[in-house]
Order: sequence, then structure tokens, then C-alpha cells
Amino acid sequence: MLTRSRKGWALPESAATPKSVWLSRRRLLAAGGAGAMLAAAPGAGYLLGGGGGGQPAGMAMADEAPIAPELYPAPLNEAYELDRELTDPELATTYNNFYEFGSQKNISMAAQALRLRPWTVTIDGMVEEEITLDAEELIRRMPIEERLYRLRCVEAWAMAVPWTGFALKELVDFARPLSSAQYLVMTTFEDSSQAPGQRQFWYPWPYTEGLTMAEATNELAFIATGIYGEPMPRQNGAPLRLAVPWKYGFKSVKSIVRFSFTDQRPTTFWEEIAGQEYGFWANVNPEVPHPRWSQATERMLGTDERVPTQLFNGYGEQVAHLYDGLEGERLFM
Ligand SMILES: Nc1nc2c(c(=O)[nH]1)N[C@H]1C(S)=C(S)[C@@H](COP(=O)(O)O)O[C@H]1N2
Ligand SMILES: [Mo]
Repeated sequence: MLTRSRKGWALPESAATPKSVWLSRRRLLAAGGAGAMLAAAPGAGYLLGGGGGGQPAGMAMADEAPIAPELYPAPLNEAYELDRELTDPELATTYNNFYEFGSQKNISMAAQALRLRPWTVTIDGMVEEEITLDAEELIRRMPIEERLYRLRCVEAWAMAVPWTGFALKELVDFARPLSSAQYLVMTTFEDSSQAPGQRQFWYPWPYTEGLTMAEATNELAFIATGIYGEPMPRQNGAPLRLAVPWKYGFKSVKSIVRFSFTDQRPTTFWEEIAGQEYGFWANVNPEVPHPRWSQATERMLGTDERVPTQLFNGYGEQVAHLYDGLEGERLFM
């Protein structure tokens, strides 16, 4: 529900107290099925739809121990407030875009085939020293916090969720990029034996996304390792995924294995598929329609109500300045 806004996302305290998070977490755990889905305990295995018993065939890997479970729940960073209620966790974890597991929204079951151990992350390209390390080790080195963020999919649905994770700037500092680096490119795993969508050879796998260094070090750019106070479910991009809430959702690349620093602007996954519809910048703007539909309003998951979309998804105060002097670029698609 949209409460009346004062400015941008900085809104009534009712929507954004630590209590609201703990309450929703408790609701989630009390909900049984949804709790089991998010619960990371061996055997609980992210079962969907309130199903009780064993895991479906072919999902033997879903009982792996979660990544760095001791970090959850993490302290809430109260700087990031919402103007709307949190999305029902059941919906946020069962209505997904993750083409590696299929092009429909109902891939959460199929995504349980993703193996999270071992999961190595490589930081390379224009850095002082390339490094490959275990995702769990990387996450444990980072200052973990919780943030309430909105997500606006280019398809005009939206949600509001508590992510757990760390500022992308922390990873950039850890990586020690050369001053000549201009972009950070993030790449999803590639393994079609786990991700049947990757057998669809006409897609340019692996999924790749990129940010300018100014965007990557903006305070809002976040690497999410969990959601609703629990380690990240596979369907939402475990063990680590990007969250850049001022951009359309496709920029928020999931299940990252590589962070590469470069001076070349990458051609990103959706840009390569349909560059006239999905560009590099992809900043949210209600006044710039997608070639095939309006972006003026959005539907919050779990409602039939359409609410107005905001420039930069309501985060202009933090990010509008990043685009000064770039007005000639296709910033909003
Ligand atoms: N690797 C990968 N990352 C991805 C996608 C994808 O298909 N593959 N879909 C994107 C899109 S279009 C959206 S809207 C968000 C959805 O995130 P959610 O499923 O956690 O809501 O993930 C983004 N990240
Ligand atoms: Mo999306």
C-alpha cells in the first residue's frame, strides 16, 4: 500500500522500523510453508507451497548447509526507508525472474538444483592483484547489514524487500581496482547441468551485467546475500546477487561468480538480446516507455493496484547526480 510520500523514499517511520522487519520475519517463520522455504536448515530445503515432506526427485543438492548462516539476521541500516509495505515473503521467493532456470516466473523449484558449495568468486581485470576466494569467506569479510529496498522490474511489477548483504563499495575497496578501471562487470555462474535454461543456446550465457565505477561505489549499490533475515534462497540469486534499486530489475544480476574491472563498457545480457529495449543504463523513469508498454505505473506483487512509478524508482536524491553531463545517453531504458 502506498502511503503518501514526503520526498523520494524517505517516508513515514511506520513503514521502516527494525520492528517491522522482525515482525515480518516472525510472520514468515510462523507461516510454516513459507518459513520452511526460507529456512536454511538441512532437509528443510526451501520447499515450496507449504509442502511438508521430502524433497522432489533430482533436488538432492538442496540440503547443503547455508552460506555463513551466523550472519542472520543482520542489523538494520535505518537510512533506507520504504514508502510501502514489505512484499509477502512467499511471493518474493516464488515469483522470480531467473532465466537460467526458465523463462517463466515459477522457477523457484527448478532453482533448487543450484549447488552452492563450492562457490568461488573471482575478482579480476584491472585490479592490483587478481584473487579467487570462497563466497563464504568473502561474505564473512564484509560488513553485513540489512536494508529495505524497492525493486522495479522492467515488466512493470515491483516489490519491497529486506535484503541482507553489504555495500558494493566494500567489495570494490577490497578488490583495489586500478585508477584506469571505468566499469565493473558482474557475471552469473554458467553450468547447464544445473541450470536447464542455459541449454537454450540462443541466449548469450552467462548472464552479465555492468555498472560504471561511480555507480558501483554509490552508497545504494548493494550485494545481497540474504532476504527477510535469512540466507538467500537460490531462486533469488544465492549466494550473492546485486541490488541496484534505482535501475530496472534486470540490472540486479544473480548468483555472481566474477567481478571484473575494465575500461571497456560491457554489452550486457539483455542489451545483447534486444538492445533497442534494454540498454546499459536502465534507470527507472516513468516518462520513458518501454517500446512495447508504458512505464508510468507499476503493480506491487500481491496487489491488483497500480501505483505511480517514480524517477530513479524514488532514489533520485542518491543517484541523479551520477548522470550529470550524460544527458545524451539512453539513460532510461
Ligand atoms: N542471472 C540472472 N540474474 C537476474 C535475472 C536472470 O534471469 N538471471 N533476472 C533479472 C530480473 S529481470 C529481475 S526483475 C530480477 C528479479 O529478482 P527476484 O527474482 O529476486 O525478484 O533479477 C534479475 N537478475
Ligand atoms: Mo525484471
